[in-house]
Amino acid sequence: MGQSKSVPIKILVVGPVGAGKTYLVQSLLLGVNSVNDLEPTESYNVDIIKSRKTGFKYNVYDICGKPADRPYHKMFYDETQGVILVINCSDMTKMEDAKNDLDELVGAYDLDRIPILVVANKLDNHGALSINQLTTTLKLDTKLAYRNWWICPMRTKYQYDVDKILEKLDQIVETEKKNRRQ
Ligand SMILES: Nc1nc2c(ncn2[C@@H]2O[C@H](COP(=O)(O)OP(=O)(O)O)[C@@H](O)[C@H]2O)c(=O)[nH]1
Ligand SMILES: [Mg+2]
Repeated sequence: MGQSKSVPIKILVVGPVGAGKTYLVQSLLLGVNSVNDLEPTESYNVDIIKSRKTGFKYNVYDICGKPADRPYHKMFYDETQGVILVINCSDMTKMEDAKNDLDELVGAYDLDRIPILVVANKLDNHGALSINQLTTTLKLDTKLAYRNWWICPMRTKYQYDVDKILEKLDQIVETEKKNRRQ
């Protein structure tokens, strides 16, 4: 991941429609209390998010989750330094889409060894899969075995959870930098 604090670190946010990608990115950018009603994302949005703690700048690409758009995801892979995969843990009807998104990421040559942060979202909803259940359902341990990956619990309405995601991203960048130096 990025070497200098002034160079933005390119992060790709993917996951099925309605997973909460745009809500998460806007919460990171503005804080949970300032996110307004969201329009479904057509194509993609880019935002720059700065971590106050570390000074890292993230160039965050929030990509439309429609399965029909999946073939175009490749266009965004170049220079990507980290991927956030957002899953709605309370929507079993979208788990197949989530699996397909995961498989696509894992199989992408340009994303080889790129760290993946899985966001287990909407844990506040009744009947949501737990972190362990999601890990098993998507076979994360097996599919992500050959790269650095993490899973974060998420309830977008809670600023605490949003802050944890940014902390995790900062940690991932620090770890990647250290690994490169060794
Ligand atoms: N209950 C609950 N709803 C959420 C959460 N995160 C997002 N949402 C809602 O999910 C809907 C879809 O979110 P959006 O960010 O547009 O999904 P996207 O298609 O992945 O970009 C919105 O109505 C959000 O308010 C969460 O953690 N819990
Ligand atoms: Mg969106």
